[in-house]
Amino acid sequence: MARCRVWCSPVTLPLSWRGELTTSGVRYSSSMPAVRQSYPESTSVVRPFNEIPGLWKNGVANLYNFWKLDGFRNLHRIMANNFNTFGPIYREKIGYYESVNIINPEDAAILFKAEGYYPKRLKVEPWTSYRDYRNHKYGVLLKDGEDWRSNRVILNKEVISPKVLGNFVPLLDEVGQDFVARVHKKIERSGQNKWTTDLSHELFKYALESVSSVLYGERLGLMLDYIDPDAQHFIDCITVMFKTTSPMLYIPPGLLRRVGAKVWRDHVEAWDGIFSQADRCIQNIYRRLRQETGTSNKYPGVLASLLMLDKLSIEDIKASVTELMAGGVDTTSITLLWTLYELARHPNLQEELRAEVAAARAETQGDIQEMLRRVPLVKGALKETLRLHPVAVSLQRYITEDIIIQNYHIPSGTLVQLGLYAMGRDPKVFLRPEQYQPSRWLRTESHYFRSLGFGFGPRQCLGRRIAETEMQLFLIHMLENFRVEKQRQVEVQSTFELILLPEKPIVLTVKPLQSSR
Ligand code: 2DC
Repeated sequence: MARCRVWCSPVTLPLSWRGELTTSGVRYSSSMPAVRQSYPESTSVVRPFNEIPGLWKNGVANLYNFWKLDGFRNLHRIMANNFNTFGPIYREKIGYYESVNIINPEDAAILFKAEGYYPKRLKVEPWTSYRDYRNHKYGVLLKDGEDWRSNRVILNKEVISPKVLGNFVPLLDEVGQDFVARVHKKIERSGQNKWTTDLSHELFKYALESVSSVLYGERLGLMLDYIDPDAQHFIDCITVMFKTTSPMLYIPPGLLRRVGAKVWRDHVEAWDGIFSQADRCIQNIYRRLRQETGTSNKYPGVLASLLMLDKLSIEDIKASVTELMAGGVDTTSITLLWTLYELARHPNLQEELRAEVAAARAETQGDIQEMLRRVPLVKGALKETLRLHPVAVSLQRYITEDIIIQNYHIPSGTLVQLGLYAMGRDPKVFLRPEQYQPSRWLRTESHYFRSLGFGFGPRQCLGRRIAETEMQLFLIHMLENFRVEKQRQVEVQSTFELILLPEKPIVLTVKPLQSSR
C-alpha cells in the first residue's frame, strides 16, 4: 500500500502523545531560536514547521488516496485516524489545501488566542463561487476583514446578545408547543397510541419554522398538515446544497464550472432555490414594514429590527438573513435527532431529564424564560450530543502570529484546524468518551476549551443563541409529553456531507406519557 510506505518513513516516525518525546524523537534545529518548551519532562528546543509529522509533501497523491478512502464521506474518521497515527499534531495537504491539525483543548486555546482581530476560517469555495457567479453579496458567514467585522458587530446585537434572547423565547416556545400538538395528533391517527417513524422530516420543519419565526417575527405554518410546497422545496435544496459542497471542497469550483460538472450545476440549482425562497420571505416583511406605521410594541423579528435600525445596507441584511435561514435548518434538526436517539438508548437518563423539567416547571409556574435557567441537565445533554455528534468536523483559523504547539513552530498565516469530532471522542480529553453522560458538564472536571460545538470567540456561530434556545425548548416540550424509545439496538454512525449527519435513518417510537386512549 502506497500510504503505508509514507507512514513508515522516518519523517513520520510515530510520535507519542502530548509531547512526551523519547530522546530519539527529539530533533534539534540550528535555524530555530532555542526556546525552552513548557513540558517539564522534555528539554528539547522548538522544532521547525517542516518536521511536523504527516502527509503534506504530495497534495495530488494525497487527494487521490483521500478519494480512494471515500474521504468525501469519511473525513471525520480519517482525521481521527490521523491523530492516532501521527499524534496530537499533524500536517496535511489534500489537493491545493494545506493545514496543520490539532486535537488538544490546551492547543485549541493557543490557536484561538492567535486568531487576530479579523478571525478567518477556511473559505468554503463552492459557496463563495456561487455568490460570485450570481452576483449576490456575501453575508457575514463568508465575509472577511473589516467588512466582516463591521457587519458582525451590528448583527451580534440583534441576533446573539443576551438582551434579545427574551424576544426569541416566546416565539420559539410557541413553535415547540405546536410541534408536540402535531405529534399528539399523529399518535392519535395511528390508532396504536404510539408513533414509530424517522423524525428527521418533522424536525426539519420544526427547525425552519423556529428560525423563520425569529427572523421574520411571523409563522410559516409548517406545523400544519398542508404545508407550502415552496417551504418543502427550500428544505430539500439545503440538503442538496450541503451534499454537493463536500465533493467540491478540494477541487476548484471554477474548474468544475468550466467543464460543466453535474455537481456544480446541482449546487447552483440548490442555492438558487434557497435564495429565491429566502427572498420571498424577506420581500414580504419589507413590503409590510413600508405599509405599517410601526406602532405595535410586539417584537417584529430580526429582519425588521435590522431594517429599522438602518445601519446595514439592505443587500447586506438580505445576505446575512439568508445565511441564518439556510444555516438554521439541518444543523439544529440533526442535533435534536441525535439527542432523541441518545435519550432512547438511555431510558434512565431520559427519566432524570424529565424529572428536572417537571421540577423547573413547578418552580416557575409557566415563566418559560425562568424555566430555561433551571434545566442544567437538559443543557448538558445538548452539549453532550454536540461532543459525540458535532455538526462541524473541525474548527479552523488562519493564525495571525507565530505560535508554538506541541513544541512545533507554526508560522503566522498557516491554516490550523482543531479536529472537533476527534477531540470529542479522545479518551485523553474526555473520561469514558464513548458514554453519553450529560452530567459530565455539571461536574467539576475541566471544561476548558472542551465545549466548542458552536466554535469560539467573535467568529463563533452567529445563530448560536437561537439554536440553543430552540433546542432547549424542544427538549422541554418533548420530555413533558412523550417517552422516546428505540427500535432495536442499532448503532448509527456519522457520515460527512459537509456537515456530519447520521449515515442511515434513525427510527424512533414516540409514546404519550399519559396513556389516554
Ligand atoms: C466542513 O474541511 C469541513 O455552521 C471543511 O450553519 C472545513 C469547514 C469549514 C466551514 C464549516 C464547515 C467545515 C462545516 C459547516 C459549517 C462551516 C461554517 C458554517 C457551517 C460549520 C467544518 C454551518 C453549518 C452554517 C452553514 C450556513 C450556510 C448554509 C449559509
